[in-house]
Amino acid sequence: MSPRLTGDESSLWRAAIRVLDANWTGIATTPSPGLYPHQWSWDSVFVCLGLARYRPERARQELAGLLRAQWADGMVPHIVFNAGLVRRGYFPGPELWLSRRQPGAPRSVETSAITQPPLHAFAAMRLHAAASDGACSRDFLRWAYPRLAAQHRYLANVRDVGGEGLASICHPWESGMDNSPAWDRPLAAVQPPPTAYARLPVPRSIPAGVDHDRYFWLVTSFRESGYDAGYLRDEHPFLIEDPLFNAVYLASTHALAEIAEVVGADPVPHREEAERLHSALARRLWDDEQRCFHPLDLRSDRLIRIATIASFAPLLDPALSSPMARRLADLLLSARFAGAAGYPVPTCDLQASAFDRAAYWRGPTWVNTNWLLWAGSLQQGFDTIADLLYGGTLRLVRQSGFREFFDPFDGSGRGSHDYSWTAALLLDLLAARRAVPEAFPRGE
Ligand code: 2M8
Repeated sequence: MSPRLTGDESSLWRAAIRVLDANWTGIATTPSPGLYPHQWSWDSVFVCLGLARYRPERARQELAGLLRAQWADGMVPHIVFNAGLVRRGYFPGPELWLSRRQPGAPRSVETSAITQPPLHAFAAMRLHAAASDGACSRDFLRWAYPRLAAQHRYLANVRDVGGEGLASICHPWESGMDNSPAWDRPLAAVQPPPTAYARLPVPRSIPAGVDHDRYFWLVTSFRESGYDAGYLRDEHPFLIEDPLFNAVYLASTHALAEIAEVVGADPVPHREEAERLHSALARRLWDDEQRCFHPLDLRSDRLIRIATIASFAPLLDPALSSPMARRLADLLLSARFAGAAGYPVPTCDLQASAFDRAAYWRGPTWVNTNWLLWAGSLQQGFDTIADLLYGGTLRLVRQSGFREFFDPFDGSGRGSHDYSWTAALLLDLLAARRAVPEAFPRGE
């Protein structure tokens, strides 16, 4: 029997719930009250993992909101826009994507036209495993399974441009790690035509100047093709096989096989897909010289050799070879990552020239990437590393609150306050080790 939450943990638990309640719109949980007022895909998945621990009914609503916005080809968009907000609520809004003009886009909501790391099936299975309302939970899985399977078919049919089983991302926003230094080189190769328009004022999270133009040009050229799979394959200038995106895709594929068993469908195609992903990850993205995983730029056919937090994501692979797992553990604990950071794990190699302790996705510590590495470490049986990540993450939140990201040296908070995935994943971490209060045992 796990011990109950301590007094201090109980306060954190209640504070995290308050953040998620405040960010709940009645339909979905926004990432943060001011800066990100819509529903983001992987944010909602992380929120779902937290809600699964005390409010399963709302966790299902959260995931259902994303799946109802799925496109006809199976793509789950990275933003589902809240129609109740004035259009200026977030830039770029629906006017960039123009989803309503696309025959395959949902009619009921406006969305973006690109995706984000596909952790959805993984979350759905964890939600089911945590649920005490067995019948409701199975009904939800029956509803979600064909949609999740379609999401995976989309990744296999449209995004496996390299033809070896891995999905490619077509925009830095799809990685979730928007400004990662890993995207500097492939972005520099993107040459937008000179613009005749004056630049709009740019919100802080979007890179300024020419990178900003490149971000938008990547979207508008894809949009002008009608978001066409053939254009993506043959012409789109930014196409990358990213280890984090694909490790998450693999973890979800294993979960999809488990879900198939629960709902009476055939798990074998998902197991085969998982095997294909596992071997392609090792064959295409493992860098034996640098002893970690790196993204593969399909346009230049070169590995992008900068170690970031994404380099460790394949720890989520249950079949990862033990020599690879050990090398990742060594690098993670070295002075390039956790070994020299007071508050691990920095998003970028501390010794890389691109490392910046304060810049968005170029160095600071994020709770969601810590959580993914915590789950990966448990998967590999690296309990000491899992403890380090668990303790470090709790320490960050205790010290600085539910911030968007944190300085890896002194733990000070940065970015927005009351950030949803920070709160949700703290709930999941606490519940993994403690008996937690069941606030809503029979749903809402
Ligand atoms: C950030 O991304 C958005 C664009 O999608 C932005 O910069 O405005 C990233 O941190 C991304 O991972 C996250 O999903 C999103 C919302 O929290 O914000």
